Amino acid sequence: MKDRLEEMSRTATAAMAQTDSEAALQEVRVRFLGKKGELTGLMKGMGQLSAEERPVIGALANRVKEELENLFDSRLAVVREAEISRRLARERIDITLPGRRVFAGSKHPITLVTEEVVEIFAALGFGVAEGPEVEKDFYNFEALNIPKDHPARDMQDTFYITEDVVLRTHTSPVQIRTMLRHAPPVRVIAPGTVYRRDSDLTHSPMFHQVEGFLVDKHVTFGDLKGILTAFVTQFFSEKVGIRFRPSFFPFTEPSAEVDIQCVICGGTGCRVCKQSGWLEILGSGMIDPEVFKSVNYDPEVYSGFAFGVGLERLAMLKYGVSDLRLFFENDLRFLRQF
Ligand code: 2U9
Repeated sequence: MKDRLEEMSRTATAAMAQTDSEAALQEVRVRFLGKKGELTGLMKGMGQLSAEERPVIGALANRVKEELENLFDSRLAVVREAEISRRLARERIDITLPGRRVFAGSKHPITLVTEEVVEIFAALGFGVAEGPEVEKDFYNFEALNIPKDHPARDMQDTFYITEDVVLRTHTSPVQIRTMLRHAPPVRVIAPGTVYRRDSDLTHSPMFHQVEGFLVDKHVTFGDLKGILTAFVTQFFSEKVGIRFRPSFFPFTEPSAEVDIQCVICGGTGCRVCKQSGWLEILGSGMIDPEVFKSVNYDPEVYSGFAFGVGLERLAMLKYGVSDLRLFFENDLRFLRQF
């Protein structure tokens, strides 16, 4: 009996040591230590033992059972560890695979262009001012040397709320309000939404502008050229060709429009620049002394320049957008590209 117990213990120990999975180990446990296992089978023979042998063999059987159970527990820990290691080696997660992107929205191209223009002028020392979109005739027209009989006031061009109140046709009234509040020197830009009764392929009744002005003693047309050249080269490119062309505005004298070499064809002539090689992008000029008088600046002491730029046009040229209406339709297939 003693020999058979010891023999069984050796066989079970060897069998456990050979297992390399939890399932195989459990099988060995059932075979030797289970209810119908070999140890139980041997114990059934206890009845034939003498009274002296029985407790000795009983104690030995208990020791063998305890040893095999301990062996089982420690082997279980080993095969489980090995199984995890094998799984880790087999199952690889490719962390270089790109995840699925959630589209979190993006800024509207007009917002992007506004921010860029503001940033360039901020670096040149300009502050930012804002004002109402529903404006008094005085700020939108009268103070800007656009008298009652001026064609720009035509019902065809301007949205009238009452005889004396309009939707602003430019952001110039913001600059009038700024000058009425601040003595020179001032340098400010005014970005914002403006309204004109105009609607076709290249005009929208609501569009966006940035206007700017600088007033101080001894400001010259050379300052205007310097600032606007710095803006254009930073916004488009250091290499882009630029020219100042004489023009007329009621609120500036002399006045100039700024053209850049066509960003589409590089100046050789195309549909966008109407074969001229040039694109008009800015209006500008030295602020008219009449404007200074309406804000109580002394035109004998101060001079200044002003400019205006349409943001839809800047965005079209910068991003190569050929249809103005895309900016107002809010089609996500368009907006998602920015
Ligand atoms: C004050 C004095 C002068 C602002 C100016 C322009 C020329 C101009 C256009 C550009 C394209 C409007 O958006 S657009 O259609 N603007 O050509 N704007 S000078 O002159 C001012 C402004 C305020 C007090």
